[in-house]
Amino acid sequence: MSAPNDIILFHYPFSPYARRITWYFTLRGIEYAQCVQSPVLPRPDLEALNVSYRRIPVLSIGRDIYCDTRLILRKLEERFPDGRLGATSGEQKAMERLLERWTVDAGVFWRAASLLPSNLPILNDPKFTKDRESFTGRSWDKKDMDRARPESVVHIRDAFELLETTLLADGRDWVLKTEKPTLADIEAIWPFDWLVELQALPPNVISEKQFPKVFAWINRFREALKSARASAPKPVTLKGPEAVNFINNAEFAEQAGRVDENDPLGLKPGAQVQVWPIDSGFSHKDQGQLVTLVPDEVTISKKTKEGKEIHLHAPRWGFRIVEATDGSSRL
Ligand SMILES: N[C@@H](CCC(=O)N[C@@H](CS)C(=O)NCC(=O)O)C(=O)O
Repeated sequence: MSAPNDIILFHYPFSPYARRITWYFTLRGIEYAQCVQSPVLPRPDLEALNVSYRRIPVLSIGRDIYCDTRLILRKLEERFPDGRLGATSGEQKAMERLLERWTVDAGVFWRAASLLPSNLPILNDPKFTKDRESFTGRSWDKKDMDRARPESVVHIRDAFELLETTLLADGRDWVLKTEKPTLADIEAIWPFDWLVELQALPPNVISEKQFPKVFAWINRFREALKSARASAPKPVTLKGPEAVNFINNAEFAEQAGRVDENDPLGLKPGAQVQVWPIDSGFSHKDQGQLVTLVPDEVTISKKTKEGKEIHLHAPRWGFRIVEATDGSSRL
């Protein structure tokens, strides 16, 4: 089985981060393959590829494997430039990037995750809650979650209020006042859409009544997705071994980059390094030879279980890179 455009998305459908990518594919009409993963570890397909990074989604293009939706979206914009969804003017680019930082980094997602209704079946599965405790370093005990919920409602209400009274206040359809949804809409909408879908919001505090513009925007976005889906190619679904086999036999999608000699970390090309995210999933570190180190990306070379070289890419923001020999486990 092959993967259209050499692309395989490793994800599970209820991952709100993964939706950032599946929505992007749908809105762009880009063909791809998916390899559905378990929501908890172990993930034998990624293990066979020797990917230690444990977060979802992961995207492969040929033998290049990309971690983190922020890098994945950037790479897709570069690889499929005709009809890109990204902003073009400086001001709009700033808005797009700040929205990404706001939802991914500045706590909107983490506050949203702590609003998951405690009667969700998955929250009653000790395998899941234990897995997420090790992932986030916080308690997923129902009592603790219930205690934290009111404060998170306050924060999420603040986020709804920001959208309602600033970006969407003038009645625009899309955040950059465009005809159609753009990348900036994806950057902004995903945790809000997720919360509405999960019915995780107390209606006396956050509903269409208090925030009509935000709810209308979410409905518009869902409609736009629905109509894009009608004409977009359906993803090809690969079984784990098919996906692994495809990658082992694929070409690299991009050439190795360069190691910036002025990089503040002072690492040399070919150095053995460890790379890992510092906000969640931090106990899973990838080790390999440094291939690329530029301001917004690090790439290391590793070998799959079958002995084929892969290039594993991560963004710089939110990731740590250290020489593998300097006692990095202390950091
Ligand atoms: N900054 C990362 C965050 C990804 C993330 O936290 N994904 C969640 C799923 S929505 C995850 O990996 N949870 C733990 C897991 O599935 O193993 C990104 O943008 O891709």
